[in-house]
Amino acid sequence: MRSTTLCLPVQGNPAERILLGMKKTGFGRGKYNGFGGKIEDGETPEAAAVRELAEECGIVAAESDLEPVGRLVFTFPARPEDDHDVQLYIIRKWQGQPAETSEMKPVWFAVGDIPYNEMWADDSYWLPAVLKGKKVSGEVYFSEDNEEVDGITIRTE
Ligand code: 6U4
Ligand code: NA
Ligand code: NA
Repeated sequence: MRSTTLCLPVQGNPAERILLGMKKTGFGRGKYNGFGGKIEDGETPEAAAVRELAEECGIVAAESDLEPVGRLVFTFPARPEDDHDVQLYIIRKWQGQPAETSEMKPVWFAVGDIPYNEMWADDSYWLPAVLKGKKVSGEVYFSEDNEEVDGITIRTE
């Protein structure tokens, strides 16, 4: 199980717009997603979240501006090496303009216009709650094709 981060840059509180990245390489290629990736050895989750924001879309954020919004565990029965544990964050303040990188093409979406059909299938179960200001925790079990959600439990607070 690898430990990862997923950070959602938003404008407005409550959120009005969200920045998503079209992933160009690796696991999840072709999907819009938040920004994040593996927490490296010796790194805190917050340091990893800030590093991945810079690497994937070129914005510079302070760890103290990350708002922790929950934790999810993804299980992929066909690809156990891709099972992971995700720390979720929202961020509303940063420096720099989002820019396309070799990994991700960033695009702003109105909160009412989020392209759930081009995202991981679990996102529609938890992202609306997070954007309304709730914290979530849960477990997601994917089908053998790594595309459908076979089972999901999401708790909100
Ligand atoms: P590194 O080398 O860490 O940059 P990368 O492929 O960018 O690799 P990875 O695979 O370590 O990232 O982490 C996967 C990223 O995709 C994390 O930000 C979490 C996110 N992610 C994976 N499965 C997801 C899912 N089902 N729903 C979702 N985000 C998911 O919303
Ligand atoms: Na990533
Ligand atoms: Na990455």
